[in-house]
Amino acid sequence: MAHETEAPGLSSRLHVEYMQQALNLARKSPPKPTNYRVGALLVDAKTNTVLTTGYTLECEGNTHAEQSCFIKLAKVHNVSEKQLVDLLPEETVLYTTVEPCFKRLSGNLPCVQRILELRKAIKTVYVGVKEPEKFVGSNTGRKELEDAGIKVVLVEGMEKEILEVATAGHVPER
Ligand code: HJL
Ligand code: ZN
Repeated sequence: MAHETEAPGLSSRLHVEYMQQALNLARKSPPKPTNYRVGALLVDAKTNTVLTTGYTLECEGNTHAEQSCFIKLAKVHNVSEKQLVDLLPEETVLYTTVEPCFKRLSGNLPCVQRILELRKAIKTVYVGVKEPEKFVGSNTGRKELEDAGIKVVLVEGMEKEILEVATAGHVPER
C-alpha cells in the first residue's frame, strides 16, 4: 500500500481533512456488534469538491459507508449504481475510514466489487486504516483494486480514533 505522501494531486493536508470528514460521518453510524462504523466520501480531485458522502447503515438495509455514497449519488441522478460510471468525473477519489470490504459476513456484495465496477472513474482510494481481521480475516481486496489499476493509499495518523469509532458497538473480548 502506498502512503499518502507519495500520492499525486491533492496535498496531504487535504487528505487529512477529508479523512477527518469521513471520521465525523462514521460517528453518525449506529453502533452494531457485527460490523465496523465507517464513514466515506467521494471527491472530484480535479475541482476539489465533495460529490457525495455516506456512513455505515445510513441507507436503508444493511448498507456500508461506501455503498451509501454510491446509493445516494445514484438516487440524485436517477441512475443505477453501475451507471454512475458514466457520470462520475474522471478523477474521482474515494475516502473511507476503513479500507473497502472484500467479503461480508452477510453475503452482500462487497464494496471492492462495487468500486471495481466504477474503475473507469475511481482512480484512487484513500483509507484511514486497514480492515482488522476480526470478521473476515485478512482483507485481500486491496490487491484486487491495485491489480485493476486503482491506487490504494493509507492516510496516516488517525488510526486510533478511526478504530475507536469503528468498533464502538462491539462486545469487549474476554
Ligand atoms: C467498510 C463499512 C463497513 C465495513 N467495512 N469498509 N465499510 N461496515 O461500512 C466490514 C466488515 C463487515 C462484516 C459484516 N465492515 O456488514 O467485514 O453485515 O461489516 O454485510 O463482514 O458484514 P455486513
Ligand atoms: Zn463494504
